[in-house]
Amino acid sequence: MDLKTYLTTRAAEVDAAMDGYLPQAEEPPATIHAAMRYSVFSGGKRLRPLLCLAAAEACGGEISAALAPACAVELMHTYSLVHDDLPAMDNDDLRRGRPTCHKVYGEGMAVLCGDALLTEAFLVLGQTPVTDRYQTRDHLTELAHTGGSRKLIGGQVMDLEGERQSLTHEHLVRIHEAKTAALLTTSLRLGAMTANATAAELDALTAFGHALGLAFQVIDDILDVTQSTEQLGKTAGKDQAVEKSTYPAVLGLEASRDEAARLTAAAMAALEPFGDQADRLREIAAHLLKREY
Ligand code: GRG
Repeated sequence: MDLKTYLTTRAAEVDAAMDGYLPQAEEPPATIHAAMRYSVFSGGKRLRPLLCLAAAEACGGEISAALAPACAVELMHTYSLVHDDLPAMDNDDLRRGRPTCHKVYGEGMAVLCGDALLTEAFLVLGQTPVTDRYQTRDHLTELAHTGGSRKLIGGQVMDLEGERQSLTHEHLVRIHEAKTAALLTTSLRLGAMTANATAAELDALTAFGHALGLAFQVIDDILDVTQSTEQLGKTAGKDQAVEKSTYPAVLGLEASRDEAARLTAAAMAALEPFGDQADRLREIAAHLLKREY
């Protein structure tokens, strides 16, 4: 299967599974369920689920076993976007080319929508098949740790507290390790767990996810400066407008491009122990990181 077919086929499988897990939009109280579905089915790239499924394959597992964690990480991701867009946080009107959840459903409903998606993530994760090495509590602990105050929430706190301050490169790395790299890494690890991965395989995927996540964020920061709102599907130049410390602001544009290339090479090197079994992960990483920047 070529990469394009793989990405669209797998994303459709994830969407079908999420459609089955989520309450129907008409189910009372209908507003919250409509808001959840509006936020989830809005044209995201499904990067985290795709990494989860490809990691399961790289470790010799089945796609079907990895579908529940693939959906769970996308639900957690969507919650973080809904809350991040709120006026009290990043205050964004546009996400994935459409009005943000609070613009359509109101702020109170968007807060509840994020809460419901986060809770749903754990409900869905609980459906993950167990293996010799990994039980339900291992899956839950993995995602809870990443969603908590040491990772996603902690990263968001550092981000909020860092607004209008000039941060160092090291500080920026700490924020994005917690915000972006942590959820990509957990997506890979959960997929690998469904394939009964060894500790060495999990370690290699952790190193891959860390470098991939940071590279992804460097490129995202570069694109915020170099692309239009239409190309991005969200408000371009937003980082500069709110005087946010970003890679281009801290390192400059050229050094940011070099950093993205260095991190991409580190991500690829981390996959070496898998041999050609990780070719799909390599293809996805290359595809993700070759966005025009
Ligand atoms: C807990 C509120 C809260 C936030 C946690 C993850 C996070 C911190 C905030 C989300 C917003 C954000 C800018 C995250 C950085 C990572 C990033 C570039 C997300 C966009 O991910 P894509 O490009 O989005 O995979 P799609 O729309 O394709 O799913």
